[in-house]
Amino acid sequence: MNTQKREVRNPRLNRVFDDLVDTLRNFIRKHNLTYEEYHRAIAFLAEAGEKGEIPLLMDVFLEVTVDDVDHRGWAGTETTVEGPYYVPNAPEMASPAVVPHRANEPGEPLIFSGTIRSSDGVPLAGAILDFWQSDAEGRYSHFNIPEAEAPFNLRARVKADQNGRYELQTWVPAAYEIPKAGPTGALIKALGGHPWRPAHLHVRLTHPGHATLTTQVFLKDDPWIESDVVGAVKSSLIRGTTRTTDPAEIRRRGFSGPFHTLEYDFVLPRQMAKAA
Ligand code: MBD
Ligand code: FE
Repeated sequence: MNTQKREVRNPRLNRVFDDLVDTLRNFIRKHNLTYEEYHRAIAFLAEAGEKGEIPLLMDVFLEVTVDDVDHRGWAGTETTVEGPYYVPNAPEMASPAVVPHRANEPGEPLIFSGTIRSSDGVPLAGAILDFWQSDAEGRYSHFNIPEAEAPFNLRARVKADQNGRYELQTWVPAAYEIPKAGPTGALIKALGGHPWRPAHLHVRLTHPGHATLTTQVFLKDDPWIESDVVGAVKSSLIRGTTRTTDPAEIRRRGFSGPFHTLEYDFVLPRQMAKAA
């Protein structure tokens, strides 16, 4: 037991951290942890730190619960986790936008569109949809694709029009596999689980006077839709795409092959002004 006399500066910190230590000590007793296991845990965390995987590790195993707890009573589109691959300050673009991409961007084009509204039903003109996704080979720019090779690839901050409509052209993402090379992937494998997240689009929506909505849209026919390693899928966030193969339609849109469309409308909770 710690018998120090403390000068408490932040009661919340003391309450939460003391309980964390208590919880972990009880956990050590409950499972009769050995020194070997204790040292192995330290080595694992050190490796996760060295390889930059602490955010990934935390988000894979714990973030869904923070999302749950911190959004109790939420009055907008269902939220889900942000994950470890958000990059701030993506290029700003007006709707309709074509997101930054490579000349030979793999996969089929996807037009993602919808309306952004307030919880009272009013369309939110000028709302910002901060968008990111992995590419058609399951790689995120700045993480799995070197930043210099394709800066902000498939990332953008798209501004909705006067009617709260947004439209962006991107490319259909693939399912995402937690990197096998690192300690997080090794742990998932050791547990006997699979390392896959179903294909998804990430969004973070903002508008003055409204709470920020962080969520994901999941692609319906993905084989991992019911077994996301992160456990972040909610049925209201699943949408199928419509695939168009009609040559006239393809030509009209300026594509060279089949393309997909997907519509999703978002609702941001109006925020009460805080009493002074
Ligand atoms: C991802 O792509 C992701 O979105 C989350 C939440 C965790 C790991 C990888
Ligand atoms: Fe993701």
